[in-house]
Amino acid sequence: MKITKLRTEAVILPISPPILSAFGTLGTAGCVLCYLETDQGVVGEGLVFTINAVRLGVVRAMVDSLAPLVEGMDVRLGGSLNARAWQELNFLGYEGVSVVGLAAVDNALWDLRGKAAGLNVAHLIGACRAAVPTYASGGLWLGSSIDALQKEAAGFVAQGYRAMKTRVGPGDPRAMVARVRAVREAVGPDVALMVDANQQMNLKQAIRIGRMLEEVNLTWFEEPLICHDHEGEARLSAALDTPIASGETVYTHRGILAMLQAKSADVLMPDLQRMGGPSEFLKAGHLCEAHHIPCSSHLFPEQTLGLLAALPGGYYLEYMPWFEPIYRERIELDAKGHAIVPDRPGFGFTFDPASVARYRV
Ligand code: SMN
Ligand code: MG
Repeated sequence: MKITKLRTEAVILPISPPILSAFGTLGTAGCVLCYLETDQGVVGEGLVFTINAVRLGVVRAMVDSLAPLVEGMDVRLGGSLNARAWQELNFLGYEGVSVVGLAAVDNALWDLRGKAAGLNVAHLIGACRAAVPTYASGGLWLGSSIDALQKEAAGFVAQGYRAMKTRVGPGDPRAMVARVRAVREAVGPDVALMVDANQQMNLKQAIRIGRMLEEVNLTWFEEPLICHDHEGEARLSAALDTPIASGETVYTHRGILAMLQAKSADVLMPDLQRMGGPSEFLKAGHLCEAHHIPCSSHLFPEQTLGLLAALPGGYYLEYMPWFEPIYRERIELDAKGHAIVPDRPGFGFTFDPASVARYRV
């Protein structure tokens, strides 16, 4: 089977109502959809995105520019994409838009491999589990009142989730901790609870607030410090009993390796597009296993579900609903609140042309 064409489309998906996060207001997810067409009619699909569709055109141009690396390629020799990409991207660099562009193509290539074999990507690799623990991440944001937080948290439990993540932002640590406590109260002691600080604290603040939060029994305290401070994260991790999660902001398996070597976190959560796609995500996951650190994920649940299922050290899937509107299929939960790996080929989630047309720009 040969790849005949790389094609892209851009869509802007509303995030409604807009979210107040430490990065500002998030109102849309602008996505570049990448299609790899073949001479046998099978099409691989991948996606990358930018918050509020900022520089969506730049990302799309980057993805389009990689067409010569895959057009004409024998799908069985798909590994040559990464080998050639690393050589070509050397000049632009191994972070930022070049890696995001590669991610779109590598996502589509893995989807294509699975579809060509008639297997889900998890089963193609060799799955370790039929379902992956997941947490609800599309809620419990900074803009919600305590009452709204408690209602949202109870709503997630009613939907079958057994884990969820809330955010903390700048302000009085006591108010911050009170919000987290309120969520814990709403869900009871048996639901896993994570807190994300989105890099807004310094080391002293993070230790102090982390200590105040110990009694809430968090599954993890995420990205308290600026993402470049691996040494600070290591000191924080050593100071607290609560596990520190981090890694969504670093690029490629080398970024994850640097964090592991610095012992900067107790849980790593590579982001599929900052990794550069599934090939690098899997490498990052194997490095985590070698360092005895659980590997979670950041965004992109439709793709990372199969990858986490295939990693021996695969941990929580971040379930973010932002991309749902353009897929035909939805992630389903089992009775334990775990995300079920679908039996469908490729990643098992396919773009719905009618929905894509609705949001196309
Ligand atoms: C996050 C990611 C993307 C936008 C806002 C917040 C957050 C997460 O860090 O981990 O979900
Ligand atoms: Mg985060």
